[in-house]
Amino acid sequence: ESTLKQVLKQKIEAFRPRIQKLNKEFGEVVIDKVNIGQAIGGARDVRCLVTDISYLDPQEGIRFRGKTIPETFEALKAHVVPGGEMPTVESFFYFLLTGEIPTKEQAQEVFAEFKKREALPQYVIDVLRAMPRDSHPMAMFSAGIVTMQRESVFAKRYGEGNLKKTDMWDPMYEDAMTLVARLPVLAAYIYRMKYKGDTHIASDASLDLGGNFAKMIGQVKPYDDVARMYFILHSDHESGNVSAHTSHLVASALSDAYYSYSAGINGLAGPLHGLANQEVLGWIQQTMKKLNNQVPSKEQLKQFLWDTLNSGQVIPGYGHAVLRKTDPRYTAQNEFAKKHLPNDPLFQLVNMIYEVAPGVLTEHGKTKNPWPNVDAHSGVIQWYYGVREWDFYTVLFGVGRALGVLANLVWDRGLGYAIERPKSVTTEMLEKWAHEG
Ligand code: NMX
Ligand code: MLT
Repeated sequence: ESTLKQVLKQKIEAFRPRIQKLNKEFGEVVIDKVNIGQAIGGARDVRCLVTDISYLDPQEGIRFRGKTIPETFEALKAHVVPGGEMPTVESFFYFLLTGEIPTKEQAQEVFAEFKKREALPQYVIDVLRAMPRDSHPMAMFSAGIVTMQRESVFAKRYGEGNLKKTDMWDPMYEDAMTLVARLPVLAAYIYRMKYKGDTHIASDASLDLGGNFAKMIGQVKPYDDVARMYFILHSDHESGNVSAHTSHLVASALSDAYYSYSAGINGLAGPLHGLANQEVLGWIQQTMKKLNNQVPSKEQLKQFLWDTLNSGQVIPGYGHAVLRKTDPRYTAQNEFAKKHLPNDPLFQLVNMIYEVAPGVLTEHGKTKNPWPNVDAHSGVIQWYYGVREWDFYTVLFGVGRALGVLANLVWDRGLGYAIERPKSVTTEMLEKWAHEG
């Protein structure tokens, strides 16, 4: 049994009484109330989910296991790949799962576990190849994941009929490890099949998850660090976002990780969620095209932003359901870009949009948050390094998001969270309550 699994077992068992005590002794304590606006408006701000893996403060942004993004990178400094700047995804996943910074040996063990599990089965390749080649890569990614459901250790153990509730995290962990290991290989296969003439690059047993992904899609340094950074930054955004929440909801029915994460990916594929990074690039390219690839002036940019809003579209990459300031994931990417691609015209345009869009959105007066989110920046760095097939960008998001979602699913089963089943009401009831005040 791996050290990670032993550490997790200890941690889960030590944590469980806290949840049991809260539920049993303090179950009636009120932590929120819900108004009509929230019932109609997507349950915004309703506090009814629990996770200890990350927390999103509206002003400050995300903290992973209590650490801001810079603090996370600092804490994982010992796991930076030689010659690079970013820590390994392996060390970060250990941290997300356990809340502890791994030793070199512990991170190495995760690396070895992933290597053992990463091979993409031929039947997945067969399914992908049977799909029309113009299928969206997110549809392929989701299909690839659900196709592997037949291998679920959780489903198998559950089916044997003697899996105790307190042991459910163990097979969920097994599935999570296999999925995290395979997703980069699946994503790279889709990428090369769709966009690189169906030529493929074998996985390299010596490379960490980020470095190996870079190699498999045909990229060289420093793109390996871009991959690591992307996967880490996109990993988790507390539990209420569409991809994490969907996965949690589906898994709450004791569906396994394959069913659950495939469902989460389908949510990530929506333009108001992960697909926004593809939309941002599309929007920028359209803008540049209108100007024969010249960088627009601020005045022209302002006009393009207004044209977008007036045609009823949203400005992709701006606004957020929780955040009320610039997303620190945007800032982290901006700092990387400042260092590695300061003179890139698209990067300069992204910076110019940052100067203009918040004012336009504020004047427009609808959005509660005129500042950029993670998606406003992601595409530009990819584009610079030659990953220009922007309908692939959300797949990159999906490889990263798995780290947080799957860590959460392991803990969900560890802590025995219930099947999720909120209550609905009718419009007539709302009208009655509205009338009564
Ligand atoms: N451009 C134009 N209008 C906007 C924008 C924007 N970027 N953001 C919000 N609004 C509008 C929104 O459509 C709504 O209009 P209406 O009343 O007509 O329905 C109004 O402002 C109030 O919305 P908010 O309460 O500020 O935002 P909400 O919490 O409902 O939605 C988003 C959050 C992220 C869905 C929204 O800001 C948006 O559509 N942004 C653009 C898409 C995007 O970047 N999504 C990526 C989010 C991050 N991620 O990776 O998932
Ligand atoms: C995310 O990373 O999931 C997005 O920023 C959306 C969200 O948090 O609602």
